[in-house]
Amino acid sequence: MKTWWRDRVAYQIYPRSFQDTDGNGIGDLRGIIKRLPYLKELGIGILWLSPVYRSPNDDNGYDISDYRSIHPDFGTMAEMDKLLELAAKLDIKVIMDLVINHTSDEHEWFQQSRDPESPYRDYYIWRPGNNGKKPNNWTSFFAEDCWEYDDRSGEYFLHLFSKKQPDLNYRNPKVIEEIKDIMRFWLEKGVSGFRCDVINVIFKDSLEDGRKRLILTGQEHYVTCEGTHTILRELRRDVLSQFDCFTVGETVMVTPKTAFDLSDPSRGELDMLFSFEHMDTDAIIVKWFKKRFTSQKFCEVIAKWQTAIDWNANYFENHDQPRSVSRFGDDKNFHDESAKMLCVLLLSLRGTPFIYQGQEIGMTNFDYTSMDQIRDIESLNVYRLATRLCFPKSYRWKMILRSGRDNARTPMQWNAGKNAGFTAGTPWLGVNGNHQQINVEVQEKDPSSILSFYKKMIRFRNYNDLLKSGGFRSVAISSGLFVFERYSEKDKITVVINFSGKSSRYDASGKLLLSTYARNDYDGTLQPYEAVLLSGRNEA
Ligand code: TEU
Repeated sequence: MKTWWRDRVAYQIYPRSFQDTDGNGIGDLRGIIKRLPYLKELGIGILWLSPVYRSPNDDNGYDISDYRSIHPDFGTMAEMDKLLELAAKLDIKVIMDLVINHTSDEHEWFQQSRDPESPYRDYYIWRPGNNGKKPNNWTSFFAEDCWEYDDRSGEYFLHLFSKKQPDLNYRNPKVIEEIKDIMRFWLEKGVSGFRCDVINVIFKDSLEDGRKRLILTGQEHYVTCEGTHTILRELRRDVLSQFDCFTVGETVMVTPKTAFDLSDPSRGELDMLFSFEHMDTDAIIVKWFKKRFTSQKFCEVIAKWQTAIDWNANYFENHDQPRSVSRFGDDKNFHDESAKMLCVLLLSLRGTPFIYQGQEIGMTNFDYTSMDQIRDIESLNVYRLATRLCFPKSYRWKMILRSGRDNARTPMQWNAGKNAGFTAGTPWLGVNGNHQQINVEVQEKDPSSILSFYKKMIRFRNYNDLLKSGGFRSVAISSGLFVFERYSEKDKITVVINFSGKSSRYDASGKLLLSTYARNDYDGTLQPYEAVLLSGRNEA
C-alpha cells in the first residue's frame, strides 16, 4: 500500500477557534468548509481535526460523550459528510482525533457503569477505597489527584485527566471491540486515519502505588506498557489494515527506544508519533517552570530524534503548546524572520510536518492581562494549585502566560476587522489584539509575508523528493547555528539555519535554492534568523 501520508504536509485545526459562521462565537464545520480553498492554496494534503464529537466540553471536546455524533456547536453529521466530500475533491485527506484513553463522565457507558450490577461496570476502572484513603497515590495530568469517589457506586474511579474524563478499562475485551466499531464507523465515512490522543497510556499494568514524583506519580505503571503494544497491533490487524489510512499517536513521555517500537512498520502499531522531548527543552521538570530557551539544546534533541526514528511526525505547535514564534523565535524584534526560519526548519526535517492553525501567519502567544480571560481547565487547575502552594500572584500569572494552553487557542486571525473575522458574535476566547497587523488577509497580499513564505516552502517540499524522503544527517549544531543535510545516493540539500538574532557566518557550497531573505546567491553570511537551502552532490 502506498504511504501517501509520508508525502504530504499536514495541518491541524482546532475547530472551536478556526472559523465561526453562525455567530455563536464557536468555530464550526461550515467554517472549515469555507476555508478549504485557503488550505488547498497553502499546499496542505492532510487535515487533522481536533475533536468535533458531542461533549460537555470540560476539556474542549477531549471528553467525548458520543463518538458517533457531532457537537451541535460545530454543526451536523450532514455537514461533516459534506466536509469529507469537498475535502476529497480537493485531494485533502481528513483525520479525526481518536480520544480513547477516557470518555466523558456523561457518556452513556459511564452513566451505566456507575451501577455496580451493570454490564458496563467493567468498562471503567473502579476500586474501593484503601482504609478510607484513595485506592493509590497516583496524580493526574491536570494537577489534581486521579481518583474520584462516586456516591452511587460506593467506589472510586480512575481518571488520569480531569474528573470528568474517566479512564476506560483496556483489560476488558468488550471495550476494545467498542473502539474498533467506532473506528470502522469513521473510516467507512471516508476519514483517512486518526490522531490517537495519549495513546501510549491506555493500558494500566497495575494499580500499585507509584514512586513519589513531583509530577505524575504512578506513571511507571501505565506509560507504554506491553498491553498497549498488544492493543495497537490488534487495532491494526482488525480495523486499520482494511482501510487506506494512517495513524499518528500522541505519545507522552516516550524515549527514542519506546518510540521506535511503537512506530516500527514491521510491528504494525502506529505509523508515526508526536514525541515531546524537543518541546520540553525549555522546561525545568514540568512545563510550568520555564528556563531560558537555547536553540542548541532544541536542535540537539531534534537531531537525536531524526536519527533514532526512521519516520516521525514533526511539529513545533499544537493546541496544548505556546506559539512557536513567541517561544523559540523572537516575536518582538524578529517576528517575521524567526517565523520563516522555523518554517524552513519544520519543513526540511525528515518526517511528516504538522502545521498548527495560525502558525503560517506567525500568530503569537495571547496578550491577556488577567486570569478571568483564561478558559483552559489545565491552566485553571494549575493556577489554583499554585495559589494553594502560596506562589506569589505575579509568579502564578507568569506561569500561565508562558505555558498556558490558551496561548494557542485564541481565534484564528483572518483579517483586521472585528474579532479578526473569526466570528460575528462574541468569541468564546479573546482575540489577540495584534490581529490588526498579523492576519491572513494582509499577508495574502504581501509577497514577502510569512504566509507567502509558507506557501512557497510547502510547494517546494511537495515537489522535492530529497525533502520528502531523503536521509537526514546532522552537520553542525552550536549556539545559534543548525546545519543539516537531506540526501539521496547522488544529491543533497544542505539546510543552514541561523537560529539567533545576530548576523552570522557559515561556509557552505552549493547552489542557492531558497532563503528566508531576498538574495540571489549564498556567500557564507547569514542575516538574523536567516535560513537557506543549498543544493549539491552527495559526496559523503
Ligand atoms: O494531551 C495530552 C497531554 O499530555 C496534555 O494534557 C499535556 O500534558 C498538556 O497539555 C501539556 O502539558 C491530549 C490533548 O492534546 C489535550 O488537549 C487533552 O487535554 C488531553 O490529551 C486529554 O485528552
